[in-house]
Amino acid sequence: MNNISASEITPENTYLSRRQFMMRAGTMAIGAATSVACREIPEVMRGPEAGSTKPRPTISGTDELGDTWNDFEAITNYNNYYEFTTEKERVAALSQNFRTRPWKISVGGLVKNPRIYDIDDLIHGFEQEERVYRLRCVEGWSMVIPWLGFPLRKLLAEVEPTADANHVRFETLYDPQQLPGQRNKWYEWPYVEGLRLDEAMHDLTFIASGIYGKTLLPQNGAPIRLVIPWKYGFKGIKAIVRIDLVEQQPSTLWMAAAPKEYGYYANVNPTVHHPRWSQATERRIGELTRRPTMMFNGYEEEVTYLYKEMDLRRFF
Ligand SMILES: Nc1nc2c(c(=O)[nH]1)N[C@H]1C(S)=C(S)[C@@H](COP(=O)(O)O)O[C@H]1N2
Ligand SMILES: [Mo]
Repeated sequence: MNNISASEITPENTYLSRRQFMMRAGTMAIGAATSVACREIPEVMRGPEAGSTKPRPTISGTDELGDTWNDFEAITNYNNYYEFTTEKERVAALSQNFRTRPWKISVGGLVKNPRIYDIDDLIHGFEQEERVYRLRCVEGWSMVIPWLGFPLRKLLAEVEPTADANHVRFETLYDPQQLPGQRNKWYEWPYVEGLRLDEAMHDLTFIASGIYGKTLLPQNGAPIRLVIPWKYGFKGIKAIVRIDLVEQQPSTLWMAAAPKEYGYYANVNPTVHHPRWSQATERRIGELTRRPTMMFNGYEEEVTYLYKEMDLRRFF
């Protein structure tokens, strides 16, 4: 049961291609020149009051900690998506023909109003917001990404979870024709993830359908994917077709593959290390030196209450 893939083990070896690195070096100079101007843009902040702005054509900006957004090129060319490949720099090319229409999403289980949404009705059924979040992968790299989408809580409110619903289970499309990685017998396909209902209802928990004001590309999880900024990136399941409210904590693809390495909670925590590597620091894509990892990925104020009295070492 020690099914560990190469790319989860070697965070640093799978580095950016030379071409991408050169491009990044070029944009860093521009970034420095425009950083003052960027501050004049009303920033997208954390929390329910400040957490949303109307989507707008975007050049770049900073997160609420002052860190520059990663450029579109990096966000769309350095991806984890095992249904296509475990090589991050090949996901973009291999996923370009992925069909995202027609697409339906069923939302059911322990709810009063189970529904099957057509993707376009779902995306346009809720006000589009932009949220700038840090994404921290358990492998030790991170990015700042301006997402477009809506908070999951709005969708859950529409279907109305019943009193016995405690968790939300998410499932990726199963289609080995299009997703050849699903023929890899090491994993239990389709990709499944889950959240406790109160985590799912938190305003930061987001369903994304875009990046930089543009429609999501296949490599980032088109047509819709989950984003939970205080958790490791693997919780952010891509290409969702099914959402179910359930009573028991669901099993997930990563928990089934390596239960000692990937817990259900997967909260970013610099003091709880992965069995094979430290989580104390991370490499922000585009930067040369590592930086300290923040508790709950810097969203401590917003989410600590969810885990009161919980042993975060046990529930990792
Ligand atoms: N269906 C599916 N979702 C997935 C993955 C995957 O392999 N398949 N990888 C996860 C991991 S490990 C990370 S770090 C993020 C990466 O998101 P990005 O490629 O948009 O940066 O997606 C997550 N969602
Ligand atoms: Mo990841």
